[in-house]
Amino acid sequence: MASHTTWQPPEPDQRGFTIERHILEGQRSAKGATGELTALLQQITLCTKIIASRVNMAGLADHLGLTGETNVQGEEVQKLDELANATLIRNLSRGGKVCALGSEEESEPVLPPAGYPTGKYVVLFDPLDGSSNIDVNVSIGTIFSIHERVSSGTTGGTVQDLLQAGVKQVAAGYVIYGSSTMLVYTTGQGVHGFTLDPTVGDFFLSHVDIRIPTRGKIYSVNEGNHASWAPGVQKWVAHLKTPSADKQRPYSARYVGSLVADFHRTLLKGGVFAYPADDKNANGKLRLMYEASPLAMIAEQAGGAATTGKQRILDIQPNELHQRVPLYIGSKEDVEEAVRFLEG
Ligand code: FDP
Repeated sequence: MASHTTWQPPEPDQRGFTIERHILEGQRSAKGATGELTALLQQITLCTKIIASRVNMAGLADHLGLTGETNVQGEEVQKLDELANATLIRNLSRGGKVCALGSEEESEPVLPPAGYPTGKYVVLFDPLDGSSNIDVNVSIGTIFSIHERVSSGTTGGTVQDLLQAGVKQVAAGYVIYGSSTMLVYTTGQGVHGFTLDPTVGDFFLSHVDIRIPTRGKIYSVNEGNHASWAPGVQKWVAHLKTPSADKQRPYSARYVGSLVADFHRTLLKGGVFAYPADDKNANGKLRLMYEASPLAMIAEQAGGAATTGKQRILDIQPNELHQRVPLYIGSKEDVEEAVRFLEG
């Protein structure tokens, strides 16, 4: 991880701290911290609170949108994923802390508009992951990844600022819009989870220093793709389903189809999530920069692992913004076992 992290782990008595207080405590105890990362994380937090409130009203807004194309406040009704993307871009590009943004919804880097200040960070994000689940009220999420700019200059950044290996991330996190809304993030000093209290409108520290179990009992993969997997993947999944004398197997299957939801469960309960390469998707389906890399930083910070099957996710040097990778992520021993099967 980047050595210049500005965050320190909280004391146990920080449980119940607001996320703002938690971030500020981290800054307070970090030598040389300028407060810029703190401010950027606060901007991201605000965006996700806005998105959470819209996600909660999605059914109602869709209903109103069908009749008059405006909601009760007279606002134009947008699809949620467009709204999430626009919320992040509008707030972060004008917030003075970034020189460039990368969004899963945008083909090119987004730079701060003319006349707005730039900062020393870049943020990459998947504004609304699992969006095919919106209509059926299943958990969805926002994923973000923060790097320091590498190009010189004080104006807008370049694509090279965005194309950095995951190991150089300064911070990463996600928000899950589920039965409750939770924000989970790391700045390279452990993983911490906050739950949104909708009556107060703030995130409170609820999960201190999350550690992923070394081995779990759950596997998570779209088994509808079984016929188009490589033989090693097929054998691995068959192995997980085969009863063992020590009762460790068979594993239970869980697959939401929202990466954030499947990852969040894996982080808390252990086990493994995989989206392997298959005949349709030679490099898998998931995006390196917006999905695999930030979640890999979180998994490793929590004691887990993340790999393509051949390479540690965080070591991959990206060569394009929307690059895809196969992903095996979760409990260390489960991920290592998957790799042994893939290697044959
Ligand atoms: P979605 O297409 O609904 O946005 O990468 C996007 C993603 O969801 C992940 O959140 C999810 O894990 C995966 O795709 C689901 O893909 P399958 O439907 O092919 O299983």
